[in-house]
Amino acid sequence: MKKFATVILILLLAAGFVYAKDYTVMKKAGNYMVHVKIDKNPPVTGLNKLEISIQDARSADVTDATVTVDYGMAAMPGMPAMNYKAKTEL
Ligand SMILES: [Cu+2]
Repeated sequence: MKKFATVILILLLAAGFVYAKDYTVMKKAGNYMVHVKIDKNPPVTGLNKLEISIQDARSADVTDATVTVDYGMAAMPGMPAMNYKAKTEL
């Protein structure tokens, strides 16, 4: 019975990873609030789809912003710093 319970627990944990929530980040930028949602958690090498929404100080959606995604990695042993930019589409 204990073994059965262990198997169930492992299945629940595995299911938890399969159905893990999207990776989300919320950050204030001046008077704006920026929400970023990545479809993979954790993000993967390759394609990751980002959904970005911006609200103004009155919590109204900003619909005419030009958004650029600026991402990178600090230098680490054996790898130089890397910086990239990606355009977005509405
Ligand atoms: Cu690295």
